[in-house]
Amino acid sequence: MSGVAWHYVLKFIITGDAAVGKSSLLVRLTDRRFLANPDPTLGVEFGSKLITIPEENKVVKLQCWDTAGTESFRSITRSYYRGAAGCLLVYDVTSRQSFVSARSWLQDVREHADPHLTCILVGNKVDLCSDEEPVGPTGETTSSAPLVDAPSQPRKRKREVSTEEAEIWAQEEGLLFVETSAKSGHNVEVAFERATRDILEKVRKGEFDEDRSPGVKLSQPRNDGLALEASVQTSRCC
Ligand code: G3D
Ligand code: MG
Repeated sequence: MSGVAWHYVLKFIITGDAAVGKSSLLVRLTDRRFLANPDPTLGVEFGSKLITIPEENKVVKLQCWDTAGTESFRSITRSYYRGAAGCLLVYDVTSRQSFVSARSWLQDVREHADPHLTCILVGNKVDLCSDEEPVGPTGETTSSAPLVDAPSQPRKRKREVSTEEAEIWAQEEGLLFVETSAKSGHNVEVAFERATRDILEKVRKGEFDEDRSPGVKLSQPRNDGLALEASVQTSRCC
């Protein structure tokens, strides 16, 4: 890999209801930190990061567009789907409504994005239910235990979407699936890496190529000594 800045640039979009943690996932990926009280996303924000896929000996630059999850920005959000190679479809494991809404976000993605796009369903905020009791297949819980911890602890919430239910739906829809916490960092890089591996597999099979898929760009190896370490960049678009 020596002398190569990156082998591929992949365009990703992050979509899902407002407040499920899309911006927090992006900041966790690019800055390795958790933003307390993030500003609501207006329109679209952008972040980029280099990752390595060791078994492929490839450096991949992820260009991620973080979209607003509110209805008023939905038409702007849709315009960013075009040409994306990957999508993080995010819901909050403690919000059943956000999981129900994932269906309509997926429909938007399917209508406006490349049909070969790799979509990973991401159940975020698992830290909120770390010492949880089991949940039934449709999200019901069995006890009326209080929803808060000791006063000094962060507020805990009940899981409303079981891992099994989300996994089954993801399988039915042909989506990858992972549960994450932007707060602890759990599985955040894994989510992007899993999607990236799947996209590279599609590139190998010829499903994505530079001419047909604007969200996938191949580099010419460069010998300008650019560092391979994670490069971080975030900016606001509108
Ligand atoms: P969005 O971009 O999808 O709209 P944000 O969501 O990233 O703005 O996050 C919305 C709220 O959820 C924020 O809290 C944020 O701190 C919180 N959040 C995001 N990800 C996680 C997570 O993994 N775990 C926990 N516990 N909280 C998370 P506020 O308090 O600003 O509403
Ligand atoms: Mg946001």
